[in-house]
Amino acid sequence: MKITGAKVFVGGPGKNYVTLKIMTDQGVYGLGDATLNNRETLPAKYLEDYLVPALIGMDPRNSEDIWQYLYRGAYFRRGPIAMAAFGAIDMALWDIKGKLANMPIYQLLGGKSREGAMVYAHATGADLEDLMESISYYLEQGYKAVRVQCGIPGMPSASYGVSETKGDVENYITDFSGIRPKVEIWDTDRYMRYMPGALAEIRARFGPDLKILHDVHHRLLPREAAEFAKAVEPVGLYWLEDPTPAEDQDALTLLRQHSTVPIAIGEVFNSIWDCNKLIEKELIDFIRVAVTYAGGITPVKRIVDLAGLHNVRTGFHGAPSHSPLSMAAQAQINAWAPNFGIQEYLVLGTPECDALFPSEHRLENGLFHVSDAPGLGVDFDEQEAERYRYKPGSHPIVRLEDGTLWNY
Ligand code: GCO
Ligand code: MG
Repeated sequence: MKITGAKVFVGGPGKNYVTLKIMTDQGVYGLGDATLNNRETLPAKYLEDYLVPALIGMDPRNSEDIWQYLYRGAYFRRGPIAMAAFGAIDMALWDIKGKLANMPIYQLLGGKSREGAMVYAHATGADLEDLMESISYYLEQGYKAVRVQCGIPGMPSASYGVSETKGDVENYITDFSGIRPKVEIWDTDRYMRYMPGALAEIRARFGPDLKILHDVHHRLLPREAAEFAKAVEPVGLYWLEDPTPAEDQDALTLLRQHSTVPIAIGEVFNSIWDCNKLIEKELIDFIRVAVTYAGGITPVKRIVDLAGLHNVRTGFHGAPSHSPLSMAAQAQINAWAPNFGIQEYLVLGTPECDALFPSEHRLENGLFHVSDAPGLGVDFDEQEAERYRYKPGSHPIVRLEDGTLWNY
């Protein structure tokens, strides 16, 4: 069996999804997602110029060897652009493998460990009352877990995860008005003074059962993060995410000395080498890598197994920039992983998105039910894809009030 060609598409409804389609001499094809939010053309170019030509003629069933070929073959290892490109190829090869076996990928991993995988949504509010409304909306939809972010009184601009438009959970990350980033202003002191009380009010309003998550988005210094984690301990968070910049792994030792709040980290990691020490030292409770920019199902399965040895659970990244293909790849792992925790999931199911990526996966009562279709269980309509083009966009950047650049 041989790979005969591959195509890369960039575009989608309100997003720049990077979709890879690998064709074979047996008519079976595989699909993968290489979307790296706000840098989308780069994995696409890497695929087109370097990887697709090398794949032609290879046996697509040898997904492990092909992964090693891509990773070791680059010599300059890791990095989100390369790993997103490898990730798309790896997903597509598992898709082909599943179709050949006539099985969903979770069966090839070891079968189902649960009926449905718990997901969390993003609740957001310009202020705390707005946020309370947004949480109630998700509870009515049957969600058991929500990430909560709200505006901070006196903060010069919206803080992370808060949209300027009420109820808009889609577009606070990317501004498509151009490539030059908008500037947001951040004030750690105001955040530290306000947020623990706001989280306590949310707990008081919604009771003990709601799983509450909160994302600091890398903005605190190690000591501040330890103080914050200690302050929010009585809230009983499901997790506190990215309290410090993820590269500063020692920061978590200090935090652990002061708080037992569960910590989730890893959305910016792109290999097992970025998180093996954190997992082995048991400094985190949830690992947040994404199947896309951590290089695909093959390496992420290794991360999941390592995490399992240390009682670290999964909580894969699922920001709205992920296409239904990588969300499906994660759903396949989530169905199997003995140490599954939760999945971030922002309903992608607009009619336009469903037309571009038809699938039988379904969300019901806050649980993701993976489809039993062979492979990833998501198709891609090339004709629909003709409607979309790449649109330049950017994350905001963050500065302190005196102009100092800070972490977005
Ligand atoms: C999350 C993340 C995202 C990132 C985004 C960057 O927890 O979902 O923090 O919102 O900001 O993926 O592109
Ligand atoms: Mg995050």
